[in-house]
Amino acid sequence: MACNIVALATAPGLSGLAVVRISGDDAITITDKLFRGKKALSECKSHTIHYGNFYRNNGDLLDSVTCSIFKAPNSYTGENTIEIGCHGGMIISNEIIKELIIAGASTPNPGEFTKRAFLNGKLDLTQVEAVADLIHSVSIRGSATAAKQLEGNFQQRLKDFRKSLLKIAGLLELELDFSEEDLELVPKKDIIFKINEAKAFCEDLINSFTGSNILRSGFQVAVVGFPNSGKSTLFNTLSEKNRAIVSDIAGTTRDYIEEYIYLKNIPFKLVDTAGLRESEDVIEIQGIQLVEKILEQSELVLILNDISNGITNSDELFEKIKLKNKNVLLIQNKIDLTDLKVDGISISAKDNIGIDKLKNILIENAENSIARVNDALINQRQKSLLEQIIVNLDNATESLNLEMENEVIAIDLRTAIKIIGEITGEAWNEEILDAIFSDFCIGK
Ligand SMILES: Nc1nc2c(ncn2[C@@H]2O[C@H](COP(=O)(O)OP(=O)(O)OP(=O)(O)O)[C@@H](O)[C@H]2O)c(=O)[nH]1
Ligand SMILES: [Mg+2]
Repeated sequence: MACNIVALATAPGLSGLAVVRISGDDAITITDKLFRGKKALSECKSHTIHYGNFYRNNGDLLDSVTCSIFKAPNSYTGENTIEIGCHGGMIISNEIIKELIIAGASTPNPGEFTKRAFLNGKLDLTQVEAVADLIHSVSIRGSATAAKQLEGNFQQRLKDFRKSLLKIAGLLELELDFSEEDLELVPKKDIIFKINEAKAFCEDLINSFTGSNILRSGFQVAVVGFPNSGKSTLFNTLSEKNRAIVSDIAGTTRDYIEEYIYLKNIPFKLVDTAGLRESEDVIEIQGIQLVEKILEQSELVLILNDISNGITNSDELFEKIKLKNKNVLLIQNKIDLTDLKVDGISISAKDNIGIDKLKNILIENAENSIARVNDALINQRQKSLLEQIIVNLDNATESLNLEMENEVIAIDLRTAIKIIGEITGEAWNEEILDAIFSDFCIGK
């Protein structure tokens, strides 16, 4: 029997209210030991809320609270659950938890409430992962997609997908039974067509991985250039904050500074970098190695050129960085200092000229990737499994083309079906669960 777990469900710190959640077979009876309302909670109906006092095990009054009752199986975890609404702050909720532990509850592992929900069949793994994405979401667009996934849209699509593969495997196996009669039940080309459809389904999802990551953690834009080109000024202008220090001393920014901005509800993670220096050997631009990782991680790199040093001053840097990241834009800055007409993008980071146009370029770039995201935020785990499914589907097609036995082809399809089960969690093991729940907090 699973033990009764208790933890703070809300964020710790100063707040009006806090919620302590206890879940397990004895959650209601344990709470009854310390709560005094009009009636004992064990005599109350599920999905009702009760006001009363919460006492310590020694009888001292701790707080006036509300208890919400959720009886198994109609709760988040699928177990008996009480949510105790108490006053916020650092002390009260902690003391309530301590007293409940003395009364028989224990501390959960990270994500244990959600893990129980999974084990009790309340959520599948795609929904569990949606819970994590919903909590960690940095944008409205991201949380809206995670909410759809939590509702079960992705789960349903995978169920349908599984059904379609089962059908193909079934047809192949059925034909096997009649093989002596040399009967072709379904034309080979129809099976290949269906397998290709299945493959397209997986590819679609895999293609939405980048967009999912952008919604999950932001479209990363790195601002790069020679010292004093105005990188920190642009960073401040775009983020509408004065976070990065701006000065006319070259080399002001030493470390990387990151800030989220939201354009059209899309999260952008701006990164201001230290200025790169030209060394004796012009080909070797010092500092590139330092920013290399940032260049690799960024979806877009803006190379800022100080136009007062010449319009072509950063051309070589631009070419060099293009080798590291394919999505690079050269931007002329400080156009307020010149009358030169520029073909490409030109701005004055200081005087807010051309910034709206630049913002639109950022939005366009991000939209391209996000447009692929449908009703799920695809993560690395799901992507790897989808790739494995494609390998098996390709094997099946190859075997079909080679006129192999139906048996062989069906085995590849059965393997693909098994992998779908790993995505949804029908086929789970402790290792998979540990990897997923290690990112959760104690109270979730
Ligand atoms: N006239 C003009 N000056 C600018 C503009 N953008 C930045 N500056 C000035 O250029 C100088 C350098 O600006 P920063 O933003 O600190 O440049 P940076 O690229 O971050 O410099 P490092 O961190 O040292 O690499 C400051 O004096 C800014 O006020 C602009 O659009 N027009
Ligand atoms: Mg700077």
